[in-house]
Amino acid sequence: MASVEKASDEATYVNPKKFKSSNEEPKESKKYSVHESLKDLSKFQLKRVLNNNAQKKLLCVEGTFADHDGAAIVLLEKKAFVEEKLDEHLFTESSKLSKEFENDVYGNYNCFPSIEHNSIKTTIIHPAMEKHIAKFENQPIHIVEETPKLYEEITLPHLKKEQFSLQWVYNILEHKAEKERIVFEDPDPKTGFVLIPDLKWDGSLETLYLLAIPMLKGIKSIRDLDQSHLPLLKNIRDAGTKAISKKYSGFPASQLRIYFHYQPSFYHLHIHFTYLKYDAPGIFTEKAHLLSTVINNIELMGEYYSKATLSFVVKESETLFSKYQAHGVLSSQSVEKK
Ligand code: M7G
Repeated sequence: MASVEKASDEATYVNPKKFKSSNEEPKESKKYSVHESLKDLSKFQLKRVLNNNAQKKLLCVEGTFADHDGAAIVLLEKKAFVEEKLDEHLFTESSKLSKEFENDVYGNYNCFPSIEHNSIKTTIIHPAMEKHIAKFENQPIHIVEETPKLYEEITLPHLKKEQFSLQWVYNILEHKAEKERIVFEDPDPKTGFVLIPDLKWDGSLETLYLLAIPMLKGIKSIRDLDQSHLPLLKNIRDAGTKAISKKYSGFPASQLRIYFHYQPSFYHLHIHFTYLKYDAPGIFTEKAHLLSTVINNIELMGEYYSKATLSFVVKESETLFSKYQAHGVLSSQSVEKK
């Protein structure tokens, strides 16, 4: 698969004056942000490893930046190979080999490709709140069978109080951030949306990952969807797949996985578009809901998502876990703790 222009990894979190990791939302913007001046990682002081995933080649750490207040999260992930221009990028004399050992016809080497073809995708969240740290921390997880009653009594009050800031979403919709990255935009206030590369995407088609963000505010998640949203959902499906095909040399709709997360991290409705062969994070049955299934369920029964029991996964470190625990729905008995 061909490569496309690199998606820049723009984290839009803003920094208050004095900000340790807390659940207080940052109020002041830009001025104190580490993102304005960061050129290397020498000022990063490691506190602890949150997640070291050998399979995904991903390391997530918590720490601080020497000249900035507040906790920081640094997420480093090795990138997929890009098949295009392998001769120019990889099979050259700049790709130095160092031999580990040889045995008969077998040889083991370390290869050091040139610096520009050896980058690590890096996402930095600063200042990071406790909620961010909980989100990235490797923790025991549990499934909640959320009835509409449990949603009303536990989940909804929790997310009204403690949800992540949606500022980065509004920045995209209002062209205040990532404007040049927008792949498609339909400005209709009811059925329109912005299609944009996801923060997680490294820009190669093997890991294609875009997000559709509706213009319409106030739809928190699939729980809020009903028949009045069908024109929006169908527009996102049709115009989204068309725009992807146009932008990425005929990428077919039949090779896209188009889905919602439940629970999402951010409660402004959004739809994930990923390449079907890419095992993107969050595509498992306990989290992903295909857009086509959601449309079909609503067509069969307009109130489906306000009436259904929806399963979701929660980490023990999240406050929502303690709330379900206090309600007697979950226990903290974990395989990991035995
Ligand atoms: P989610 O289902 O709410 O959360 O998806 P989760 O998948 O992270 O658990 C939100 C999506 O928005 C994720 O795929 C993020 O990678 C993506 N995302 C988050 N932020 C803060 C940004 C951002 O600033 N820009 C872009 N383009 N995508 C983001």
